[in-house]
Amino acid sequence: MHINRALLAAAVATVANSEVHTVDVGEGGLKFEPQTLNPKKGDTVIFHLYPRHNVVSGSFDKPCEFNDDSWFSGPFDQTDNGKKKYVVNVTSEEPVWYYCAVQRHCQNGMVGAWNAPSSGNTINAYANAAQNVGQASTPQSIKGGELFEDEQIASLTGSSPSATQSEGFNSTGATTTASGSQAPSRSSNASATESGALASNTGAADSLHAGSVTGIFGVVIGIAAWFL
Ligand SMILES: [Cu+2]
Repeated sequence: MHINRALLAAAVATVANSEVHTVDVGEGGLKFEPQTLNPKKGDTVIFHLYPRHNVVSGSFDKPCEFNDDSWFSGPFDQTDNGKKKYVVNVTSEEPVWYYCAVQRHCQNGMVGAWNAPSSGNTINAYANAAQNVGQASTPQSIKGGELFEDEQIASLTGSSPSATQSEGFNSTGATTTASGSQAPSRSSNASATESGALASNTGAADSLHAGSVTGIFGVVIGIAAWFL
């Protein structure tokens, strides 16, 4: 099948209109920077872990505690000294609360949120409630997102559209598979955006590739139909 490369690039650019947000995890003490952000559905959040910190999502009502829907970066030890960043898809615009599960970091204010209300259940209310928690809980292993190096992130987020071809994803897949226990199981709550081509970047590499190709193919057909 011959697809005009320029056409393909245009298609990728059309699909990749979501935003990428970066959060530093413990770079300057017990905090997420920025502490809050307001991502849209389909956006991507990249957590850059600094030594010994991690990030776990939970509910507002139970600060410092994970639940069945939580995502977790895994321990800092598995990030190749911070080189690999934890990438999570934003699948809704409901508030999402998170904390660092190391020692008493959560109780001491290392909490953050997406789309936190400005009154009522605020980030400050969450942080205050966290102070009274006995012990933070930590999921067993990474879930809900994936660890990627900068190069892989660039190709996933479309900042380098030409890199979204299969070669890039195949090399990602090899790395992920080789790491064994780090290979994340596909999170059910990430599936909502999986049909969205490049939005599917928390998925397993193979599926990701398939999803991108399917999505791009659809757009290419659409564009081709328009021109031909
Ligand atoms: Cu921490």
